[in-house]
Amino acid sequence: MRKWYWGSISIIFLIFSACADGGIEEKSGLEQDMAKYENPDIGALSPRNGGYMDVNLAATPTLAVFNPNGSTIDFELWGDSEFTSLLTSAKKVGKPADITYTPWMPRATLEAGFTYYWRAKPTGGGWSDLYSFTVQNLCDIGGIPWAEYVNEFTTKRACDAIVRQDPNQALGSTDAGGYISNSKPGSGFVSLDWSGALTVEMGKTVRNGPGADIRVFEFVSSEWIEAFAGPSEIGPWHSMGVRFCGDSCDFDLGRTGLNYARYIRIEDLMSPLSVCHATAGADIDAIKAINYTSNSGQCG
Ligand SMILES: [Ca+2]
Ligand SMILES: [Ca+2]
Repeated sequence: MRKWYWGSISIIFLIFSACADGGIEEKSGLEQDMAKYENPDIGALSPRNGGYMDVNLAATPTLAVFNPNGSTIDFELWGDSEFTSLLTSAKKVGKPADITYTPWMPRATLEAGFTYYWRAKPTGGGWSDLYSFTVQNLCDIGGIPWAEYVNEFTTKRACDAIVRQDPNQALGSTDAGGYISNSKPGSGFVSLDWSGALTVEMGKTVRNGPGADIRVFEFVSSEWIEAFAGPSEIGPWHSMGVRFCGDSCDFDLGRTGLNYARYIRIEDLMSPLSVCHATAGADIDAIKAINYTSNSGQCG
């Protein structure tokens, strides 16, 4: 599996890992500089840096960092940004085999309205930046009724990799356009490619209202996709169903049993072994919240 965010950085990481494996105390100045480049690999996935944790998950919190290299990870969770209040920590947390990130369940009960700080590092490596998140009733958050942040984008094959691999093109309102050819690749959308997946955080938290609650806008052609909803950037994911999606297709949160969801995941359902061509995979222009929350009571 290929991780879009770090296509080149991962290569740098591998080189630096090979030349700096003596532990952090023994690193030269140059190696310490190099260690900075390790950190983008250990980025905050859930909660995203500056993001939210659902208050309904605060008694059993989970944090997760991207970990494409599969290192064991050390974690720290802090009550402040000056490193005076360490709440809990862990060392050598292993990565489950079937995912590209490492989750950690700190033994702490977090409080609504508080902002927490955390960081992570490959065991023996340098610390990441200090990340923050706020424990929040997700139904209180205002924003645009569209996807607002990319949380994760993965592709399995470079069938359509040249010009349509920017997942940010799926954010905000619809804007895809252009004629589709190799020389005129179109704009305003991202190709999931065969079996790719995109996870986004919505600006407004989606709620289960009458009928459909999410509309996915596609471009180029019709493709099979499955949409999921969840309470965090890493789920757990609840399927809203499968569609052969043309210009747009609708999904009903009610099908999941969830009353609300802030995180949406779209998966292309074609086999990664399908024949490659220039428009391979679902092409996502935008994701809209049709029904969304307006008061905290809706997240009960
Ligand atoms: Ca509904
Ligand atoms: Ca777009």
